[in-house]
Amino acid sequence: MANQRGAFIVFEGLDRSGKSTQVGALVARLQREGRKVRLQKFPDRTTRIGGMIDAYLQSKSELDDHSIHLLFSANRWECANAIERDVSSGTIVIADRYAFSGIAFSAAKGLSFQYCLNPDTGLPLPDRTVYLTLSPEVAASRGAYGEERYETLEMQKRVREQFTLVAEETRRRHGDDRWAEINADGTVEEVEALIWENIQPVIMEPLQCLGKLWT
Ligand code: 2DT
Ligand code: MG
Repeated sequence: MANQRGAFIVFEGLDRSGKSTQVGALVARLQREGRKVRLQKFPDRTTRIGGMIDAYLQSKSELDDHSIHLLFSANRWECANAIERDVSSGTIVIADRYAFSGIAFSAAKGLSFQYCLNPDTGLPLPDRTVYLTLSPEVAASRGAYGEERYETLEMQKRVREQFTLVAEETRRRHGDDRWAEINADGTVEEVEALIWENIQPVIMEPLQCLGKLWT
């Protein structure tokens, strides 16, 4: 099909939900199927703004909560044109985290939900966001958290609560089809199969044109 656009699919989830593993497996599978695909991680730590975010996450710098929130958003804006360009030329762009993490993490620190949402208004709207959920029991059984900022049990609990509100907001603004929750308690292969089934409709028949987030 000439001129068929690609798709924009986002993965969100708590730490240790297996998000990066699943994103990697999906990209590999799409490549094997001969699809044009690109992985976009957020934060993208390779840019200058991304370097500031990286230093903050590793506690090598301190920043006001508002400042770091806006840097995360700016980091998405500097990638927005490339996402639009790639999707319109037929590429499936898979993002590992996006604006939904932006809201959930900053709101979990106490910033207002509406404040957190605002700077991302107008970014490319994902055709689907796949949110990987994990029961607290399975999360606990997967070993210790890492060393970065936010990687504590207390913070993860608050982030999980905020993600519930982010899911509601996304469905209310953009419709139920935009947000899918997948239980990630199973084996890598089980979760991979659930994800593959879920995104089939999106990659087979992408919507007419890429929308704009929160508008
Ligand atoms: P990774 O472990 O996936 O590299 O994420 N975060 C992420 C925010 O606080 N705001 C954002 O907008 C984004 C995209 C989540 C590093 C940490 O950064 C958090 C975990
Ligand atoms: Mg991490």
